[in-house]
Amino acid sequence: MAGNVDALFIFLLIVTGMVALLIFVCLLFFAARYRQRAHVHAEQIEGSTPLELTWSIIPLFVFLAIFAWGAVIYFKERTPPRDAAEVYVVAKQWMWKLEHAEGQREINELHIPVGRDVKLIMTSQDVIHSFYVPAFRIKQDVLPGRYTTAWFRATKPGIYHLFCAEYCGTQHSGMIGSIVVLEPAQYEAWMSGGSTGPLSVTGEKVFAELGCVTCHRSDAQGRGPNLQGVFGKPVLLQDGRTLVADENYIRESILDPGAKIVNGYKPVMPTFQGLLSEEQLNALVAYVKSLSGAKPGDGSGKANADAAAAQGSQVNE
Ligand code: HEC
Ligand SMILES: [Cu+2]
Repeated sequence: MAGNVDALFIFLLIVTGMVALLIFVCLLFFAARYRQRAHVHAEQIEGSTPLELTWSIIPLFVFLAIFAWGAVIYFKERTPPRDAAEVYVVAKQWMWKLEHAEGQREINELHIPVGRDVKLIMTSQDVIHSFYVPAFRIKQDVLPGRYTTAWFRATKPGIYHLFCAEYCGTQHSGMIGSIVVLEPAQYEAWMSGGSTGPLSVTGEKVFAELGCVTCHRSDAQGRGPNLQGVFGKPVLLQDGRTLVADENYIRESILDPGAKIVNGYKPVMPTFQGLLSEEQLNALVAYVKSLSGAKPGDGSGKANADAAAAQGSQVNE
């Protein structure tokens, strides 16, 4: 995205620079040409319609072009590609906790391969933070109580600064880290290091431990809906509304089940507010997502999940 953002920024700089230059040149020219000594009596001018139309209509099109250009970049930057690798980010005073879909956990460091689309699914454990990587031209507020997302594709290996860009308390300035962009081979090597198993498998365990399975069964016998294939699909609610099940919907369904009742079901699901850490919530969300077909790179999907579960990997926290 950096090239696109820079091109627009440089364009704005040139346009505004040229206007500023024009104003100063005219100012000096008129000040000299129409100085009082040469023109003792001022001549009144009542205005010129063609002139006013010109300086209204030309800037209008220039501004509209800037708007369209900016909007195109904005939508690109706001729309993660469907097959992006997913990383869950939990911000807290004063650090970044990152967890790959494959289960690798990091603090203040994110290792990713060059050339891969990466989607960040972010939330905060306390106050508002902001995930800012200047080199990638991305900055996104990270809020408690909900998910926000951002994405990027690193094009050059290297180490890039990560900052918190929202004042979040006394050690805000120390809430920094780095994005480590590796060649694919190096990344594979890094990835093979210690993992607690895919995030979706951790999620499956939390799902069982908290008794979600008793109501959400894979047959039609449970008191709650079968969660197979729910993610990313439209859900019909009791009040007649339809919405698409995204990360925030799954999150809300767990923390505040009464907020949106699925059509045909009774509001019997208890709230899990205060019973789950942000990491456990992320794992649950990753698990529910994995029930709707695996995505490349997240190592999820039923077969994978079963295999990893059979290895008996540990539940986190
Ligand atoms: C007492 C039974 C019960 C338990 C336990 C339960 N749920 Fe539910 N859940 C329901 C019911 C009933 C609904 C549908 C009504 C509603 O939307 O609240 C539902 C809805 C949902 C939805 C929205 C599903 C959709 O089709 O849109 C999700 C996601 C969900 N539950 C996840 C969980 C998770 C995760 C847990 C464990 C932390 C859990 N539930 C525990 C009964 C339960
Ligand atoms: Cu912060």
